[in-house]
Amino acid sequence: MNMDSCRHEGLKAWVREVAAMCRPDSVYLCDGSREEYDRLMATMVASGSAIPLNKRPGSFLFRSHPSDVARVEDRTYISTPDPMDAGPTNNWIDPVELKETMRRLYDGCMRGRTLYVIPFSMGPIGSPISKIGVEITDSPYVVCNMHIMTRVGTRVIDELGKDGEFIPCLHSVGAPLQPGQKDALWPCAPMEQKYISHFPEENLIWSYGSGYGGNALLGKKCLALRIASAMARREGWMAEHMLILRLTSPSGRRYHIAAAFPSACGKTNLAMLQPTVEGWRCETIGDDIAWMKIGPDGRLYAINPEAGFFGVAPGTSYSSNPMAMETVRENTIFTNCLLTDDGDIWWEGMDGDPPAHGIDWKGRDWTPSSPEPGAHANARFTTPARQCPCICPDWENPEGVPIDIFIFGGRRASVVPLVHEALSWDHGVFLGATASSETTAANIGDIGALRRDPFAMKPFCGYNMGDYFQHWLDMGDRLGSKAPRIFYVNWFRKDDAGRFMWPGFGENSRVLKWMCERVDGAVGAQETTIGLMPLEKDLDLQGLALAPETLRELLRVDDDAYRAEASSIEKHLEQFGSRLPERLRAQLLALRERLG
Ligand code: SAT
Ligand code: MN
Repeated sequence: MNMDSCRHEGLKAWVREVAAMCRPDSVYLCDGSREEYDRLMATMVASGSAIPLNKRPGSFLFRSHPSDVARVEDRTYISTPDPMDAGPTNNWIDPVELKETMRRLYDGCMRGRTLYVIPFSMGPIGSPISKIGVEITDSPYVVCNMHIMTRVGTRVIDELGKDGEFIPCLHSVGAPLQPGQKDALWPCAPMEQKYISHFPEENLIWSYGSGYGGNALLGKKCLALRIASAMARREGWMAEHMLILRLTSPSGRRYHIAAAFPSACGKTNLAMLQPTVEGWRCETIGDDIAWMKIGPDGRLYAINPEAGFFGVAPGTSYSSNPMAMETVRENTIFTNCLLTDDGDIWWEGMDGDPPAHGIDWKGRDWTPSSPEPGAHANARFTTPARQCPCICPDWENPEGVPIDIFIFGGRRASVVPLVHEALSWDHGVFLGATASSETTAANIGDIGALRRDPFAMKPFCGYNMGDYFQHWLDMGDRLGSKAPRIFYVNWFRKDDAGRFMWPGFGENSRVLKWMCERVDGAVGAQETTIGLMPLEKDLDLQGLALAPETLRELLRVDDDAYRAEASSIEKHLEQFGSRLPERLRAQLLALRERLG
């Protein structure tokens, strides 16, 4: 479609302005149809950048440039006039200066390319919690991924009407083509020219130089978390880095859980959990992002603003996450996986033996004795949520689902017990604000280093994190007795021999069941220095071979270790200075008093 079919003068003016700056060869308005997806994919197959997969209908493999394989946190900016409003956890450049720098980069950057206009809705079209964005991009790969990850097309243009509000998201891979120049298989700009910029006071996103994931699919981390978190604070709702699931008890009672974990803690696996406890069922609503608003009944209602899963492939298998494996059987875009000789994909950690031969993510011959992995550690699948066998029938309900339970957590080999419940809302906010995880190969920093990642939002909070803590406290005040209960979990505790003490995966349902029973007041708890812990008899361990000593250790609170923890927490909180809410300082003091 061309822009003439659009009646929104503001949108048309923005597209004209961007086209004048980026100078593409043509402008194309996306309609979101299957025909459009197939046509763009066919072009990319013809150019060699997409490889059709015989074994998976409607599925394609892409290989990125080896320098463009993940989000670039160092090149991600929250650009507010006052650096205090971005806060200590964000990179900051003055908006006037950043726009000048980026305008120079955008100048002529789409030469030789098509400018695609992607109207998209985050959340079901028409939901009171949804928002509309329009992404301009010069990457057909981005268009196809956005088709899966968001709701794209004509229906969104209709919803926008003549003067509806939208969030403008500008993206370019930053690789203009000279006349006659052959395109790269994965065009992108060098690292020092990459910018992932957010202007939260204008609801504006400018991204340049990367074609990968959250750098380029601007509806996801950029809009649905960074810009949305700032909007949510202004408008009194919440945009969180949380999965959403529904648990149904044997008697049919439904519980809705939203949970935040830093990367590499099994969030997608938990979202698609297959409970091992008799009679309990789990359904997925979202695996990454929750938008939540207080409903007419005073409870907190959540929607998943996305329409697909952009999941980490390595480690996903029928034993770790059968539902994800079923979801990616068709209509899926794979990026940086290994290509097998029979036209399928493979990654480290998939079930069964590795293929005897394949082509690795860099396009080289690969065998199991090759020195490097066949798939990149951050290889991804982009797959429609509706294909997930355990997707909840209410996943697109415009009203959302009422949240009963919040879970925070991280990966800690020691100190933090399997589960504890917050003593109060403020204490729960304190647990979220001080959440920590040991880094793995999949994210930045030294392996095993402790990283505090408040609410798993460190890379995604679009404003000062101290103010974000206050927003959580304010939401609790408004929710009052209808606030969800808050829990903290650690599935990753290890014994002296370095073995995981808790089996994890489907067995985590045992811990979730305890939480549900707490919500119902059906079980008690033991008050410890760090929070409320299960009584051993209340954890349903039927059918699980767990030694009594192991259980005791999993539930042990080591006061000495927590005294050291309190000092590390103090250092972490002090970085927020005057923006740290007094109520969180009071929580630290209270923890120290309980520890004696
Ligand atoms: O690349 S994304 O930002 O979409 C995924 C992630 O890094 O968490
Ligand atoms: Mn995420």
